[in-house]
Amino acid sequence: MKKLLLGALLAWPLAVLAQQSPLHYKLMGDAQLMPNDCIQLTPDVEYAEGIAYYQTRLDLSRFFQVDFEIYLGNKDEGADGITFVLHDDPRAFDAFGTWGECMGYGRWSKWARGGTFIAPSVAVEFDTYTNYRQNDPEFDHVAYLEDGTNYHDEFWHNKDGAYNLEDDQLHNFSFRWEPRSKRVSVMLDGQLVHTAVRDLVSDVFGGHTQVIWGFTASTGRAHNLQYFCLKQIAEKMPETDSRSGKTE
Ligand SMILES: [Ca+2]
Ligand SMILES: [Ca+2]
Repeated sequence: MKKLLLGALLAWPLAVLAQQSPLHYKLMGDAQLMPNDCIQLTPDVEYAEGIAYYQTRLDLSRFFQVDFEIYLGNKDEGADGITFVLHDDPRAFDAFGTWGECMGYGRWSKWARGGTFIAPSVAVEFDTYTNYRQNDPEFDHVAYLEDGTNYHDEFWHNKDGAYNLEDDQLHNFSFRWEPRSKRVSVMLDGQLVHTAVRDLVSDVFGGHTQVIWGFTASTGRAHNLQYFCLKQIAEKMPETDSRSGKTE
């Protein structure tokens, strides 16, 4: 048993920085703490919007991986989805985007100058409603977004034309940043759903390394209960510790 545990730790050399601590979030709109210590983003009603930001910023000069469970609802015809966001918007912990298909993150059109959106930023959307204006396919999907634009050229749907995230289940989601290689990786239910090399610090955040992070979500005429649960925030263990097999 001890051997197995050590093997697992060496294969996954992460040191936990924080665990589920729901009181550390700034909540806006319809976001609220749930009895199970998860954070509700929207209740199952029309035209809701909720945002939750962790009150300590993440440092992009360091490796990190954040792990969550997300819940997108129990109605396949529901809406609209959740985004995980990293941002340095001048409004800081008060930043929010447009409702409905913009999921509290973006704006109606990538060409629109008006409206509220979160920028500079990167985000991952878990989109449960087809909106042609945002180039959405006819099924639920995951996509990488930047600077408050929901429009996306690419998406992931497990090559499943009936892919559905509103299945009344919790889904495991991880976001990893590797500053040395400048690689962003997104995992969903054990599958790599997005990976790319992108210099977030210089190409997105204008040289800033301290970013606010959290979740946004909204509904429109269609709706679902949507929430997330933080599992952990982890940093990579120092190489020497990893080699010697120490765990902290
Ligand atoms: Ca669906
Ligand atoms: Ca959509």
